[in-house]
Amino acid sequence: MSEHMNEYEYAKKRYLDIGVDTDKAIEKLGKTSISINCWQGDDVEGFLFKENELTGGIQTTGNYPGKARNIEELRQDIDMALKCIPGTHRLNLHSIYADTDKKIDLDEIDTEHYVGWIQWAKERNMGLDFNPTCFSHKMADSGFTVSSVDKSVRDFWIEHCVRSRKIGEYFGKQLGTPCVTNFWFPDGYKDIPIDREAPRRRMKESLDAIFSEKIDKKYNLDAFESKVFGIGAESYTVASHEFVMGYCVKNDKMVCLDAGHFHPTEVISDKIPSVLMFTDELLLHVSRPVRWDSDHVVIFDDELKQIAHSLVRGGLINRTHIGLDFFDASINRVAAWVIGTRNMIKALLYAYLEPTEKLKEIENSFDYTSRLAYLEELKTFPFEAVWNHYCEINGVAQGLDWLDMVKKYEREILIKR
Ligand code: RNT
Ligand code: ZN
Repeated sequence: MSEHMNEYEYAKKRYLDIGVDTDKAIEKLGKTSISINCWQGDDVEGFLFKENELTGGIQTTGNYPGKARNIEELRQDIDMALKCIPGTHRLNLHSIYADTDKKIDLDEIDTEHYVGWIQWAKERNMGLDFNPTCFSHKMADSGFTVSSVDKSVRDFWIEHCVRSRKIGEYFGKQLGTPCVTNFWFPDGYKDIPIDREAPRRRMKESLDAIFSEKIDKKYNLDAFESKVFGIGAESYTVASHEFVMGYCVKNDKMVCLDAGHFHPTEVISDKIPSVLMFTDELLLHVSRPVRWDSDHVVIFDDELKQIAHSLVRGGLINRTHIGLDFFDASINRVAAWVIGTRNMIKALLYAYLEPTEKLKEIENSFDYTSRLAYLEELKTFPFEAVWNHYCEINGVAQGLDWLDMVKKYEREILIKR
């Protein structure tokens, strides 16, 4: 421990040389919570329809042993992950993770089916976020949900979404922190459609119906997620970026920017300040696309750092809800959570450890030489020591110590499933 303290003192001095107060950075970081995607734990299966395959154009690949098969196992695994993640965070649930033994369909979900999660969250001082699950269900088999040409299909999904918002409101009331309820619809065509207008008109009408009840933003915040294409919807995706942005700006909803939902040369770090110029708040699905929307575990790469920089430099962090969205079935799922979440937190710390005001002055005085010099020099600053210190004061494992804990858990628990 003392070794790290010394390292930290040295790092503190180095950062102070360029005008950065590491203690302040740490303090700010402690106030930022990440919404951890529950669905990494069981490959987006949920508990309601065990027999249904994953549809909607998203895929989990891999068959790593030990996935959570029921709610107890999922909770046990999340707890293990939380032990390795510094700070207090949120859990992001999908409707299919209902805590009930009853056989219910998605148009029957109710607050009573999620009471167990409230209890769970309260005990951990965590907030909850929510998502209607508009995929992996027979009513979504046509590839369309709320924009279907079939009214009975639309009505089914509208009902599911209306109920989802009520559950979000209930979470918000019970936990004293607003629930972000995110709407994502896989609707689209594999091949070139005739009519690109009508499905969008139907989706707009369905959304108007879903959002017709006014719910206090103190309790529930609606977000709407866009996408360029999905597997099986390569030629046409109803909830395109323009559609989603238009709807959200006009109807005072949050856009959800998923890092994997754009053309591979586009990055969400640049979209954050643009979207927030015209909406009050924003939801992020921090993910990692590898050639497509593959939802790889988030790594500490340039784009993740740029996302964090966009939030911190622009003073946008208090208007942004940071959610994670990845699901890798080829590695230890607890480790996936730990790696992805720690990386998001690390990226925020990295952004807080920048002399942002000084760099803005440099930029505004056209000194692009110094700008580049500073950014490059910062890359080799003693960041690790500050990160270790943050883990230490939060009582979680430093360095690779967390891996030993997760490996032990794998040997003792996961492998026996
Ligand atoms: C799919 C969207 C969506 C899902 C989750 C499981 O492309 O990104 O957010 O990944 O709801
Ligand atoms: Zn997403």
